[in-house]
Amino acid sequence: MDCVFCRIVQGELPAEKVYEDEAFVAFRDIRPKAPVHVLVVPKAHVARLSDYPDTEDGERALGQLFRTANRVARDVLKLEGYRVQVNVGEAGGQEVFHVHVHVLGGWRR
Ligand code: DGP
Repeated sequence: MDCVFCRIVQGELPAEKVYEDEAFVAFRDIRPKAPVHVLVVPKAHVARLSDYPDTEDGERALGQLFRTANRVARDVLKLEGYRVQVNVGEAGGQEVFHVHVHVLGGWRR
């Protein structure tokens, strides 16, 4: 397995996890770009956001991903406000090809 986030999901690589359920894991970014910077990652490997199909299943998966990002930001990290970012493809600045939502915040507590 050469996907770094799959290895974190499997527990093969260490990460500072802040949340986990049956379908998602959230852990702190190794190179934080905000006082709080967490990545919300589906356990199932999907390379990029644009790979989700235009089907009900794709719509459901996208909804669950952003619902989980909201839950992590609001209920786990207790952020008053936050920024979510998804880099899509190399031209969009994506470095790790396993879908993840960046949750950034903590500038104001
Ligand atoms: P992106 O450019 O959207 O693909 O962002 C990838 C992010 O993943 C980047 O901010 C750094 C972070 N990252 C890369 N490798 C690791 C790792 O092994 N552990 C953790 N916690 N974060 C990582």
